[in-house]
Amino acid sequence: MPITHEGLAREFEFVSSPGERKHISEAIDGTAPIMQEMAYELIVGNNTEVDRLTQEALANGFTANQLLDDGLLNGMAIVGVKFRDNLIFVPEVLVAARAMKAGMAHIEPILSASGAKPAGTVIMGTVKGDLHDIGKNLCIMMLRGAGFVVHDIGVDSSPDDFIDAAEEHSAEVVGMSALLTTTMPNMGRTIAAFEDMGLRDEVRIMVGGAPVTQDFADEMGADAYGDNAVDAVDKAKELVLLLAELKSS
Ligand code: B12
Repeated sequence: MPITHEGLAREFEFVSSPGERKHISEAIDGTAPIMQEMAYELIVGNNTEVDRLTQEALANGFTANQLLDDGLLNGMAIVGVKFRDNLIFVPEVLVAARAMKAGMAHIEPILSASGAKPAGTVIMGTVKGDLHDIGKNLCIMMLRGAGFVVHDIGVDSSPDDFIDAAEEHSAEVVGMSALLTTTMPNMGRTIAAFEDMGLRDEVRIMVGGAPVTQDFADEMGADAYGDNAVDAVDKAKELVLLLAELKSS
C-alpha cells in the first residue's frame, strides 16, 4: 500500500489509467505523513489547512522543495487528472488553486532567496480579445512551482504586449493562451509580429487553451503546443534547452 493517508488514498482511486497510477503512486510512495496530508488538503481545497501544514512542515525542517514536490504538486497532479476526467469542474479547480497559492505563499520567498538558478524566463498571456485566464493562471502556477520566472501580462494581450514583455525581461519562452475560436488566430498574428520585428529567433513560442490543437500550433508556426499545465512545464523546459542549443550552434 503505497499511500498511507486515508483521504489521499481515496483520492488516488480516481486515477484510473495504469501509467498515471504508476507515475503518481511512485511520486507519493514513501513521502512523509505531513506531505500526504498537505496533498490531500490541497485536493479538497482546504486553503487554511494547507497554509497551516506548510508552516508546520517548514518549522519541522522540511525543505521548500520537499513541500513543493512531495506535498503540493502531488496534490495538484491528482486535481489535474480529476479535472481532465470530468470528475471535478472549474469551481473545484479554482478552490484547489487557492489552496496551492496558500502553500506557495510560504515557499516562493524561500525558493527565490535560495539563489537557485531559475529554470528560465517565461512570458504568459491570454491573446487579444480573450478574457479567459483560469487555464493560463494554472499554467503560471505550475511553471513557477517548477522554478521558472514567469511574467504574467494578463488577458486581452496584443502582439505588442507580448513583444514588449519578452524584450523587457529577456524571456526565453513566450506562452499564449486562447479559449475562443475567434481569438485563436491572434496567436498567429502575434507570431507574425515577432517575425516582423526580427525577434523570432530570440524566443521560443508555446501555445495552449482548450480549442488549440497540435495541428493548429503547427499551422501558426508555434514551437510547441501544451495540452495542460503539466505539459506547459514540460514544453517550457524543452524550449529553453532548444533555444540554448540554437544560440550555441
Ligand atoms: C470560465 C469560462 C468563462 C469565464 C472566464 C473567467 C476567467 N477568469 O477565465 C467568463 C464568464 C468570463 C467567460 C466569458 C466568455 N466565454 Co467562456 N467559458 C468558460 C468555461 C466555462 C471554462 C474555461 C476554463 O477556465 N476552463 C478551465 C481551464 C483550466 O482550462 P483551459 O483554459 O483549457 O486551460 C488548460 C489547458 O487548455 C492548458 N492551457 C491553457 N492555456 C495555455 C497556454 C499555454 C502556453 C499552454 C502550454 C497550455 C495552456 O492548460 C490549462 C490547465 O490544464 C468554458 C467552457 C469550458 N468548459 O471550457 C467557456 C467557453 C470557453 N466560453 C465561451 C464563450 C462563447 C464565452 C463568451 C463569448 C460568452 C459571451 N457570450 O459573453 C465570453 C467571452 C469573453 C471574452 N472576450 O473572452 C465558449 C467558447 C466557444 C468557442 N468555440 O469559441 C466556451 C467553450 C463555452 C461554450 N461551450 O460555449 N467564459
